Amino acid sequence: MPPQARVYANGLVHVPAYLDPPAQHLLLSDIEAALAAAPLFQPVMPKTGKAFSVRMSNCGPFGWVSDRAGGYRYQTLHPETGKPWPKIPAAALQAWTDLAAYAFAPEACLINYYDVSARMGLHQDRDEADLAAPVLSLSLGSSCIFRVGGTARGGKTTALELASGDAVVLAGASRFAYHGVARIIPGTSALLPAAGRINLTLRRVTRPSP
Ligand code: MD3
Ligand code: FE
Repeated sequence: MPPQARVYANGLVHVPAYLDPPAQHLLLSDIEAALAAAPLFQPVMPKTGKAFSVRMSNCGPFGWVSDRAGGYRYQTLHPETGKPWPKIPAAALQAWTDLAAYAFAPEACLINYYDVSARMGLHQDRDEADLAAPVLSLSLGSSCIFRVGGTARGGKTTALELASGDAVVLAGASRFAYHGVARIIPGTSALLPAAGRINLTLRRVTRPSP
């Protein structure tokens, strides 16, 4: 782990400034190329049909999608273009090697795009067949207030500010913690043209075959 890593009791590790500004620009240009091939789409919640305020796309063999008919799931094709997802950016794969401490490669890199008013409600991530693998998050652009609680709904949550270049590793109990993005903080980064935030989450989806 880099020396600036902050390790929390539940296994969550926050690495402030994991990517320096030049590395953030490089990763951003790879994401822009990926988004040109696999445009952002607006997922819809399965039960209510309500649209997410966060727009999404993916890289890697699998991508996370959600719509009213099919619910939350991973699939190999973009829901609108019908094409395979672009490859995971090199810097994201390098981050998995540096920080995830897991023997198998990531299979999904979800791209979340938050405009200033977007947020993500508290939820658990359990759509992956491999729940032993950690989840790795990389943030670019405006900072956000990230909230993380315990493994039961309705408990108390702790706020963490995630800035451009920060990495978060969710391993151990934190893998099943309720978490969400309370708000974006405008004026905290000049990386993106608008006061937006991009978050990449890298995950193993399938259980590695022995
Ligand atoms: C804690 N994304 O895509 S990343 C998500 O900033 C998601 O866009 C947020 O929650 C974002 O599902 C948070 C950090 C993160 C990712 C996965 C987790 C935190 C997590 C899984 C379990 C616990
Ligand atoms: Fe999540």
